[in-house]
Amino acid sequence: MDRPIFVTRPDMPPLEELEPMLRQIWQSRILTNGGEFHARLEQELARYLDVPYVSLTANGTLSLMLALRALGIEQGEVITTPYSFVATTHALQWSGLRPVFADISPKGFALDPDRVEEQITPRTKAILAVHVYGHPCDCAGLRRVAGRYGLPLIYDASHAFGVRMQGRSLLEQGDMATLSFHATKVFNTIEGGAVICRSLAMKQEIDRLRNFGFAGETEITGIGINAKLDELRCAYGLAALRHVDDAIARRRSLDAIYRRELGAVPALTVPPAPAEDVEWNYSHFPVLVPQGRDRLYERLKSDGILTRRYFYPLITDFEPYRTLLASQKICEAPNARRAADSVLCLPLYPDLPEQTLLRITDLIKKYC
Ligand code: T4K
Repeated sequence: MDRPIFVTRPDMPPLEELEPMLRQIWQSRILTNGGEFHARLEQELARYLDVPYVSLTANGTLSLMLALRALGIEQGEVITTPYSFVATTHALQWSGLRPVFADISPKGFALDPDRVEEQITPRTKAILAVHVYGHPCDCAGLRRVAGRYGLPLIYDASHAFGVRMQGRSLLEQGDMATLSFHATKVFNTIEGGAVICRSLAMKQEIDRLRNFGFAGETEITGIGINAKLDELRCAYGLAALRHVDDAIARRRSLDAIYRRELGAVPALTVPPAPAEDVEWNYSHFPVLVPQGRDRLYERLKSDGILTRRYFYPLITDFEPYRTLLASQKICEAPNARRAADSVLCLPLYPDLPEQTLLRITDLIKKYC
């Protein structure tokens, strides 16, 4: 049997570009707790992403926890989406916060500001929205709701590396935004992540919190955690960053072929790309298959094509959330449920050969 086709493959920098940096690390023996490559990656990412301050972290989940802690959101409820990777809600639970779910918009995959507003009570302490698949949320709508109630607004931008809207980085939206640099992301450091801060003071707070709260050798300023990114991963990230524009361009051309091949298949819907004023990163290729999604998933799997149902089940349907939320007024979230029950993410990564992509689309046409 042929090797399976995965939904994604990590985009890895050429080994020869990494080697000189690895030699330097071996010589200096500075492996972690900050170092030359860590400082360089923070600077280069801030420049590339066109944002004021980047704090690197060990992963996207810890990035969310650090952002919540730095904004002083330590108890109460946070309104969020059931349609995301489970880490979004896990970060709230680990932070001692109670997730309250609101539905997503009927068009698209992100929180609907009106549904968010319906869930606000005196217990609400923040809003945590997700730019699912790198498609921007309704940022103006969410800003309006957050502003009306004086609530901090955090974006889980794990999928939105490099996305720009109206000529500006999407990561500038909200009080803070977080990124994941997991191996499966558009830009990866194997494991890793970042918090995007608006001010130097906030960056310094995140930097202290990710290093146990240390503000100096003999002083801690808060209950920090270990969320540092080591020098090896930073060197890998520096090498990977040189190739990320090419990787996104390649994703764009594969996305176009998928749209051309699948746009007219009656049994499925290809969601539109984000609006024209958005420079997207083509992080995922979701299609909606309202009838027989799971059958299609299984048939493709038996052909060695491993698509993924990102995000099924809904976070609210996973144990332990079902039990944890049993006493809460359940949010019905019909739009999120419809998306979870019909979405299928097709393989998309820069070195996916076009021939393979066409084999996938031929099989989908046959099975649909
Ligand atoms: N918020 C959002 C919205 C997120 O999507 C995520 C993570 C987070 C927060 C948390 O960020 P991190 O703490 O993870 O930094 C994956 C990733 O583990 C996860 O990072 C990601 N979202 C999520 C959407 O997907 P799985 O369980 O689907 O990964 P896995 O191991 O099944 O990988 C998918 C495919 O990728 C595999 O079939 C093969 C391929 N693959 C994967 C890895 C890891 C490779 O070819 N090589 C590899 O090294 O969760």
